[in-house]
Order: sequence, then C-alpha cells, then structure tokens
Amino acid sequence: MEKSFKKGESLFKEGDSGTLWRVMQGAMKSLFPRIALGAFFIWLMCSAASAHDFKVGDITIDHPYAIPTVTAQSTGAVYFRNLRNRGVVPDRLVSAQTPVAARVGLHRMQMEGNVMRMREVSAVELPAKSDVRLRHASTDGYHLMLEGLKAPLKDGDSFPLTLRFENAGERTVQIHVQTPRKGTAQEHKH
Ligand SMILES: [Cu+2]
Repeated sequence: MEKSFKKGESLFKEGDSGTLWRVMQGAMKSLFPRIALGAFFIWLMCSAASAHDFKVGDITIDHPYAIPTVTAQSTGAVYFRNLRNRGVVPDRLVSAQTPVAARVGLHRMQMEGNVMRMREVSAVELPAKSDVRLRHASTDGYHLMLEGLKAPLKDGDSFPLTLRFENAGERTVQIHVQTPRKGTAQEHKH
C-alpha cells in the first residue's frame, strides 16, 4: 500500500519521532492511498471533460470543480485543475462569491513540520507566466472554502461562482460537482 504514495512520504524527514508524528503517520498511511486514487479519478474525469475552462484577460480558469457534501456539512471546497496566468505581469485571485454559500474563503493547505495546516489567505498569488494548481488531495496548495452552504452539493450538479482577480477583473464560472471516487468525498474536513 505504502508504495503508492511515495510522494506523500517524502514530505517527512527521516528519523522524526514523537507522539504527534506517530499519529500523523498513522493518519497519512490510511489516507494517502485513497487520496492518490481519488486524484487519479479526478484526473481521468477532467481529461474527459477537456472543454471546461474559462478565460478573463490573461487568466485561464481550468476545470473548476467541487466535491459533493452531505446534509450535515455546512462547508464545501472548490478546486481547479489550474489557474493559469499567461500574462507578463503577476495577478492575484482576491475574492470569490457564489449564490450557494454565505461566504467563500481562500484557503491554503501546507505541511508545517509534520503537520498539515490549513489557513485562510488574503489572496492566491498568480505569478507571471505560471500555472497554479488548486487540486483536490494536494498536499500543498490552495482551495476555495464555501462557508455556510445553503444546500448540500450533489454529484452531477453545477453552480455559478464569481472570481475576482486584481488585474484581470471578474469572471463567473460554472463549478461541476463531482465525486472523485466512492468513499473519498469527505476527506476535506474542517
Ligand atoms: Cu479549507
């Protein structure tokens, strides 16, 4: 099983010890193979739906998607295959809004030592001539947090979300709700 998530393992330093480390290690062992498979299926689905991208100015919003939620969940997460800045000047995603949630937060997941931490950021930096990945199951990356969902996000649904970029301006995109794989839908916990 472990050989399927070498990438995740490499995040940890050799010889680390301590209770927290052991707890995290256990959690990662059970989670990573499923995450890797989930990511693979997302990739398959994204490949099939290649026409799903949007442009504003120099920015391409490539394949926005959300993971289905259950009734009790008040938050959901939106991901992208890429946010691509083809321009020669940097841009930033500064906010987003959608009719399906009270508020949209910009979140970043990052390994700090051995612990995965999530924090809200004021903007997603989009350097000139770059692709920024905001994918599900990424161990270091951004996503959009839908806070105060008005109804559960159901597989197969889609909903509008308006992104505001500092330079490129606003663009409303359609978010596809899709299940990466049976059993992996609840990985994004807050
Ligand atoms: Cu989040």
